[in-house]
Amino acid sequence: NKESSSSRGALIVLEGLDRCGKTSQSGRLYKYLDEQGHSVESWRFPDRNTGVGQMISSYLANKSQLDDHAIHLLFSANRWEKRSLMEEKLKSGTTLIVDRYSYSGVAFSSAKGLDIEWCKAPEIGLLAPDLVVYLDISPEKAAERGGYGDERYEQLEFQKKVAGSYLSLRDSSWKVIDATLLIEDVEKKLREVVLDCMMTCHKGKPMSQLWP
Ligand code: FDM
Repeated sequence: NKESSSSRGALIVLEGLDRCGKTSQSGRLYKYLDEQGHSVESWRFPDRNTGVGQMISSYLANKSQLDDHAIHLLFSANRWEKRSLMEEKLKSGTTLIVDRYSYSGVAFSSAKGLDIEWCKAPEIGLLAPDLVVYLDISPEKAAERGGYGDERYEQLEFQKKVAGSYLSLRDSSWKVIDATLLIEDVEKKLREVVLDCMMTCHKGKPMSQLWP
């Protein structure tokens, strides 16, 4: 195609256990890309600002009880309600750094014992990330970092199960970064894989949908 189509943004997803450093790293990455002059936004799931997000937030704070399947579908709905905006942003050239996505959805719910295929089903048709970065830390090390709050899933025994679920979800396309390295070293490795991915998208890699 001779016509230069305007290039799209990349959908970058960060995954990992609680306290793996996802949120600090997405903040640092955002700042870096923004300063470099890229069009970039920092997103996170659950997005607690929507109506669905408020139900999720109340569940996580143990202020409401929900059936495991019901909360799973709410997490998924919370991604669906942002899907069209996500597509719009990517098409208009904005790169999105997303703190948790469908993999958290499947990992956390299947860690409760829900069937993994059942967990994956409502995610079908959401946009597939161009890059999934897994910030790797053992549940024990993560717990030592302290700062587990009072939220429902922030318990060592449960995080061990989540780690197991993540392991079965990972595929060879994921970039795994040792999250126990110095924060600056994690940041450096993250920048490398992200810039590489942005370049691929810029060159015209088509968007795709879950589960590829
Ligand atoms: N979580 C997050 C899920 O169980 N399913 C999901 O689909 C998502 C996106 O919610 F314990 C869990 C993971 C975590 C909790 O996430 C809140 P943050 O990143 O701490 O806000």
